[in-house]
Amino acid sequence: MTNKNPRFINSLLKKPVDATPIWIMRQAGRYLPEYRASRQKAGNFLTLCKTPELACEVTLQPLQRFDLDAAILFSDILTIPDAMGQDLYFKEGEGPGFNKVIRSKKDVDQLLSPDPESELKYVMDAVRLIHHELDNKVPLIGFAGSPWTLSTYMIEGGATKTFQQTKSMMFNEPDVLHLLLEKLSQSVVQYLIAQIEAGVEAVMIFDTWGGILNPQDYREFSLKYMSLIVDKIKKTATCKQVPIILFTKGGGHWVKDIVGSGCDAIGVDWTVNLSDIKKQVGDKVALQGNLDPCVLYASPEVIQQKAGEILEQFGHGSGHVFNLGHGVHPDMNPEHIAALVDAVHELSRKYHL
Ligand code: 1CP
Repeated sequence: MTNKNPRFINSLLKKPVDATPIWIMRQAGRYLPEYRASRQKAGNFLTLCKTPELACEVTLQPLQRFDLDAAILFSDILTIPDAMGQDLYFKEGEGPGFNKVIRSKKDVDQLLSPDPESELKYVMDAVRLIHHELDNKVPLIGFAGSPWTLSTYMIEGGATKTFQQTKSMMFNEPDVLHLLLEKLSQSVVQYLIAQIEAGVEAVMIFDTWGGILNPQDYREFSLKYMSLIVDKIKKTATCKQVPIILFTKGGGHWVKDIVGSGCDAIGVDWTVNLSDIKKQVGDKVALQGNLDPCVLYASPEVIQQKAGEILEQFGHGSGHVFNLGHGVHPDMNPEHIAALVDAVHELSRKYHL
């Protein structure tokens, strides 16, 4: 059945739309009181992710408040390392951690290859439930972390500022890191294909930490594996029509390289100008982004003005999905999100006449 709101998918495929679609990274999250209530009901974040009914509930919450053009599966990129045997936990106020970390070839060899319909069945059940509940009102986005970004958490054992362990492995034992990235790529491919078969209508690969690499290392340790994933998905009969978005935070200077992956759209953060990026990629891909999330701390009038500037940078025609350049922060005012969503729809119509 076709979707009742075709803006998001049509923009990704550069087909005509009536207005620029918008969704927001981390649109379901702690800035919403109803999310905090669901999380409290679950007891903790991981239980929220692992309980399909609750994951579905929080996925739909932002759509009940705002006129968003897409839903994103509520889950986390770290479900894969958890299913590979690292035993993920979230400590209140401390972010993610693993009981088992990856430091050697032996550790990599011991990682399991999860079957998405068994170890990650809770994610697929959530996708099926959300897809059913959405009733084609808006498309559902599935996602995974990029192998490089996942490897940083798996090797460090959680969040990091210096990337000490990961970069040490990259420089001292690149073969071990490549082995890990290959293993992760296979798991990500199977995971995304399973999400598509369960009902997601577009997929996004989050490469949050690709931007901390130099250009050569980015190509060798991050882009290469994302390209491999795109290629495998596009060669799968049930998936080849499904648009793929690659988002490397801090990767705006490498868009010409990213186009070569065969993805349908590139997400960019606010450190680049959308008009420059559009010139570089031509009509090869759609673009997603790129408002500085901190603009949401400003007044609704300023939010409107800054949204208008980004729409103007992209200019006329399809191929733009409006988003923030990274996720919404927990202390942001939901009413400011509403102002942004409405401004994007109203101000963008003139670019689609
Ligand atoms: O309630 C809470 O305290 C948990 C906060 C939270 C949330 C709301 C985490 C823990 N994950 C999520 C959901 C989440 N994570 C989504 C949901 C869909 C949405 O509404 O957008 C998505 C797409 C992610 C993906 C994710 N997890 C990324 C990539 C995107 C990004 O933000 O860069 C990363 C890096 C993670 C790891 C992670 N999970 C959670 C936290 C706090 C972190 C970051 C840890 C760090 O500081 O490095």
